Amino acid sequence: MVLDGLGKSLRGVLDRINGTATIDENLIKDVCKELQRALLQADVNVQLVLRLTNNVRDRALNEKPPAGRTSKEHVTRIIYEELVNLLKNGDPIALKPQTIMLVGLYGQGKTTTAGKLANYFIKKGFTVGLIGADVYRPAAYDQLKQLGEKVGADVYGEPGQKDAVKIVKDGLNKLSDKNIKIIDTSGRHALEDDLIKEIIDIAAVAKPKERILVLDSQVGQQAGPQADAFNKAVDVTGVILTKMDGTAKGGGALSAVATTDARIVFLGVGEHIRDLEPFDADRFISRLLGMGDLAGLVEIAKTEIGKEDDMEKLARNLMSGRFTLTDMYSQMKAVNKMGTIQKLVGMIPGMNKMEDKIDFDATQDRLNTYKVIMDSMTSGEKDEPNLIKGKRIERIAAGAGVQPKDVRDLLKQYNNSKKMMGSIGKDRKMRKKMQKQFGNMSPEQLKDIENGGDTE
Ligand SMILES: Nc1nc2c(ncn2[C@@H]2O[C@H](COP(=O)(O)OP(=O)(O)OP(=O)(O)O)[C@@H](O)[C@H]2O)c(=O)[nH]1
Ligand SMILES: [Mg+2]
Repeated sequence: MVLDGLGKSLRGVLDRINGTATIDENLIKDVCKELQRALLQADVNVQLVLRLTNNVRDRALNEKPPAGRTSKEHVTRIIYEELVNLLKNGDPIALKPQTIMLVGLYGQGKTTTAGKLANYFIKKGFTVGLIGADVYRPAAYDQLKQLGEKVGADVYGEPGQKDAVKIVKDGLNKLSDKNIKIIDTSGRHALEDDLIKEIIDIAAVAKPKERILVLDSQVGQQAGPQADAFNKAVDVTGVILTKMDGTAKGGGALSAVATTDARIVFLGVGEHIRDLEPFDADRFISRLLGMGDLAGLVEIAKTEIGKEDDMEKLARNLMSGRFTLTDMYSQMKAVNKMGTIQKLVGMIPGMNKMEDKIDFDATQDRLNTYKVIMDSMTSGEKDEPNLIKGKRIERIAAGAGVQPKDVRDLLKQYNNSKKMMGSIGKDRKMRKKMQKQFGNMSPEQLKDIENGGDTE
């Protein structure tokens, strides 16, 4: 998970509040100290940390909990709100036809992010054209071309051409029928005059609605001044922080950019094309604190799971108390498409407590084996798993190239899942927890969930 270390220590702070008998001045003092330690370790600027903990202390000591909220819940809520305030700074990129230009220094992730953004918009139903206007890096066009092919976006480029403005002009003409045009530009070692001029010239031709600065979050707090400098020179409209997956300094980068006039629109969270998250301070903090991100989960489910997976049938079967191997198979397939198990677990409220107990790599391996085994079953067997005994087990094992024991393991797992599925429907506490979580959502998000994520 992104900012794993910070998340763990923040959740430790909340656990401490939860586990205490009474909330008094001493406890609040300790909590603020722990908050400071956690945030400083994540590279957040000292001034910002002090401001945040001062606010938490003042509010926790002086504000009365609103009716229906315990003082523990109240203090937790204050910490949540102040963390969100630390990062809140603007609206997401509009889901509308538009031209987007990416700028930034060498190796920050511009080209990769162009591919990720194309994928993001295509999954939302837009057509996308990519324009390769990087005239410095020798293989820049090939890199973009490969990314475009992967996600299904048209790519325009003129390998060998040294005039970036001409490429952009030609590209916009060639790709005029695309809803979204994304321009990848050259990097430099520093924000020098010629880079500024090039960006301004391209922007004058393309008139992009968004001029996005792509910034490697590994620079930590330095991301703030960098965003400021780019903003002053070329008037950026937003920032994408990349490589949030590989650094402990992400907290510094995030909070530093949030204090500038440039808004953070996405986070790059891995090398894979789908590793791009729309940035939303509320949801980000909610996930970090282990309160989950059901809205995010619904969004992933909506964009990654195709109609062919027939999740509706799966849901119907679950509610009717029927759960077959076919259902387990579609469930696994859906999970695979949505990302790693680790990522999904982090989005389910309360599940982070399990995170230390699960060996994610082993789980993923086992799931892959299960999938191979199920592939060598007949659909009759998958619908009626009770049929699978003796000779059938041997046949299935041979077909999948595994031991009969592995098939029996799978059947055992199936029976466990079936039991669990049956109990979730009946579990009132679980249902209440979900409802409570939904209480934090906007009316649109709620409607989305009620409609099974089928709106838009
Ligand atoms: N782990 C991780 N790696 C990333 C992320 N974004 C980009 N990268 C990697 O960073 C490296 C540089 O990315 P590019 O997209 O080529 O960077 P660029 O800004 O286009 O570089 P230039 O064209 O040289 O200016 C590549 O190896 C990417 O795979 C991210 O979010 N997480
Ligand atoms: Mg590049």
